[in-house]
Amino acid sequence: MNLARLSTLLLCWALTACDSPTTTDAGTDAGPAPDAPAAPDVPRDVPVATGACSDVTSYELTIGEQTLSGDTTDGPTDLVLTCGEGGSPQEAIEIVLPGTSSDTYGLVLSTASGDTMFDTVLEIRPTCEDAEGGFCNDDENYPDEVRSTLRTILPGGTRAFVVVSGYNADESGAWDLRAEVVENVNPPSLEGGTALMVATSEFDRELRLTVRGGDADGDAAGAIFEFLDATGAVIGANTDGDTATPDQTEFGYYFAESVEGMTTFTGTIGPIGGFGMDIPLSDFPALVGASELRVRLFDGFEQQSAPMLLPGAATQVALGEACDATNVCPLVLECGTAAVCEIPAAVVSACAAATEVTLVAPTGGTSTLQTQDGAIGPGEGVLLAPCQGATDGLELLYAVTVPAGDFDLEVFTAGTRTGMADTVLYAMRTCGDTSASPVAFCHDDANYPDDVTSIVTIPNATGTYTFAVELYVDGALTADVPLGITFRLRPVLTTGAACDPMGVENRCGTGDCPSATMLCP
Ligand SMILES: [Ca+2]
Ligand SMILES: [Ca+2]
Ligand SMILES: [Ca+2]
Ligand SMILES: [Ca+2]
Repeated sequence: MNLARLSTLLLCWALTACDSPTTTDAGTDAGPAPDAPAAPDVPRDVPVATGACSDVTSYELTIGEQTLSGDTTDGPTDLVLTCGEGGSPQEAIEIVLPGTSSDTYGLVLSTASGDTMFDTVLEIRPTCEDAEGGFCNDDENYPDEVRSTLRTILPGGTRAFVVVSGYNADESGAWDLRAEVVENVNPPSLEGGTALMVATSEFDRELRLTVRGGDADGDAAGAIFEFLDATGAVIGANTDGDTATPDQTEFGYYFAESVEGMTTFTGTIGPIGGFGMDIPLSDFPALVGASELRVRLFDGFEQQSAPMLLPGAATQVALGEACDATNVCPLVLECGTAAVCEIPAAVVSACAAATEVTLVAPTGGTSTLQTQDGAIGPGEGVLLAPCQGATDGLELLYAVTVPAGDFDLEVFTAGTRTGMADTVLYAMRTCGDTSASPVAFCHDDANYPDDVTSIVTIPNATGTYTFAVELYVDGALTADVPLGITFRLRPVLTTGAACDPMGVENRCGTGDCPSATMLCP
């Protein structure tokens, strides 16, 4: 899953209608807003006529989209920009917004269109020669889009200078600049929602945020949220691993599905927090324990809604229990049409196709073994191991009946067929519902990293189980991986019975088998 994380800083003209930049530092890698750069030292003995500001074309922008164009090839390099490496030819233009200072417009400037064929940087500034009070963008979306986009809100009639340049001395050429003037820019409003912290495994938590809101100009883009503890204090997370820097308290994400063009909408954020996600919630138990989330929406011009407090915890209910927006089903169960947690149809089908394993009961004091040969190929499965991530792949399923009697069931994947394959093994009383399985029913590595096969032992195991074998893999398999799975039924002996001190062939029900007597105590 790809979550578009908010990673650009608010572009805020230092004139009007702006929130303070510190409240909009929403991305995890978005640092504090840069200080306004000092005025560059423009050498006074350089004739102005040779510089980028010596021959500036002025454009009167109109409401809507227009495309401006130019060419930086062999242009001057005298201006100091606040992004890019410098040394690249430059071209400056002047733009004038329509209307008067009592109007407010959104302005989008982007080289990421048309015939711009080089890695640009783009800076908007109040005066041509001076970067102070301006903003620079290098890449709209590095590394996918290295051309540049600026978004800001300005009063009508504003005159500003735009400098088009390249990332470094090697980058120059003809450019197209899409300039869009947007009327009626309105901040989004937040009407309600839920912020559910959902357990996805014994170790892992995900945040699933759903918000209802509106935006008169239809450009709501995502949400910024803070985690609050029971006292209402904001919880920080040391997401950069550096204790010297302040803990991150704000997290900003774009909606998982765009709501662009909608004036009222329900948007979702996440799930956030699983393995490999930007906020590994399992690493930040304090966040998982949050009582509430303080949420606000932002739009395409990074205008924000008023904040709203949303409950930060969901109640996890079980198979067959009533479910709704705040009473959520555990993975992989889903809240069915009857509003109770049920096993998804695909899981029911997979379970019905499980290989039946009939175990032979030991007749004496010696365990019986039965091995099944299997293989897991490419493809997405329907179950997830409750004790480990990276089990999106297919499952081998075995429906096992342990005959009546005093037996332990030991199931393991070690053997020549499995070899070095990294397995995860788990047992379910009801196939498809791992949430009811004890922790001991799931196992990853016998002895990491030397032995990554798995072993599950169920004492006095009489009854039925479904065992699932998975491969611990990130990403897709390309070929079948052979696996062996062995079921051992181990008799549990009574006092005085001859026993195996190693505990392999049998186990004494009354204590350890003494090597001296080899008789159960
Ligand atoms: Ca760039
Ligand atoms: Ca808006
Ligand atoms: Ca799986
Ligand atoms: Ca393993």
